[in-house]
Amino acid sequence: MTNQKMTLGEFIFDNQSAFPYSTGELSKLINAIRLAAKITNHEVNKAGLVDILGDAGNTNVQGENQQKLDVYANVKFIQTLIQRGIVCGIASEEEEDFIAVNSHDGKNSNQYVILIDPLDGSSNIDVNASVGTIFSIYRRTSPIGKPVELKDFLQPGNKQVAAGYVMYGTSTILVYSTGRGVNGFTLNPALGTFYLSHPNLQFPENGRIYSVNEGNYVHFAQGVKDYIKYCQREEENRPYSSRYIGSLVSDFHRNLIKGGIYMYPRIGPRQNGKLRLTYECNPIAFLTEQANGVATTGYERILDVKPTALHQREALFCGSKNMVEDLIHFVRRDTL
Ligand code: P6P
Repeated sequence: MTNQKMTLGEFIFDNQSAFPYSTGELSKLINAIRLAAKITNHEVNKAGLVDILGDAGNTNVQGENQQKLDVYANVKFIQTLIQRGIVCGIASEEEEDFIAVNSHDGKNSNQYVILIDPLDGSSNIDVNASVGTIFSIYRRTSPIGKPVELKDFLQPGNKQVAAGYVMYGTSTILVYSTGRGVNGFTLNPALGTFYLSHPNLQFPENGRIYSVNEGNYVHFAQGVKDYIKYCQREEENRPYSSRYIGSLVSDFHRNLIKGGIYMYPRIGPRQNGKLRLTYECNPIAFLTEQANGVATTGYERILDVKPTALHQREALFCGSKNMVEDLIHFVRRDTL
């Protein structure tokens, strides 16, 4: 099947048919993500009931308070990926350095590396707002053996072979792409299986939602301020609605379904923005473009940025084509 619109009727869930565009190892890798997502989902859904809420009492490499579920999700995704012996290396927001994974044949011959944000938006956990896991997959470029950070983990986003997220919300949904469009699979918790619920997801070209933390308004570049004022003006098809959950996966998923733009600009002390390029901006940008949207730093395509560090930050503007192109117009007008 080419990139035709899939219908629910075409997929009775099973390990293979639900990932029609993944072959062999990649299929196994996405299945491993599916398993880790179910395990994490189980804990996220009962977080309010057991003493797993709140601060794990330490901070991660980003200097952010680690919530206990952050730690739990990180461990479960890493364990599952290692046990399946499919990747040669794993990078995580919660780990300072990447983890080299030996293949079952002991030659470290696996071909993929994965970068994950195991539980993004975790500050929302204690207030029962939705959170998510984000993942990005590359084919290694180094020869077999221990992976090499620069060659394998710091590839530009345009080299991704797959990317996606799991959103733990009112329902749990796995949204991913292997380069032939974007599909969403909703978990049936009673059966522990994911069903194709959102075939061929596409950003509406126009949207009516803008998502940004307006508390940072004073720190935004003038072009970003001008675009926000443009969104708020009483004119044809405006003002837009402002919607911001503070959870990238949740804000992105809503805008993907309804149309909209998500913005995390460079701000004052965070001249490179807040979001991490390799395991937040790049996978989200890959999905955006696969869903016919646009993802930019404001000045260049996110997927063309050459990473120089595992946890480097980058500005992110992504979503409906016409809205992001309007943003780019205001940003570039301001810098001319
Ligand atoms: P702020 C969560 O920490 C996160 O990385 C994204 O999920 C979210 O969009 C953003 O940061 C929220 O940041 O500064 O608005 O609280």
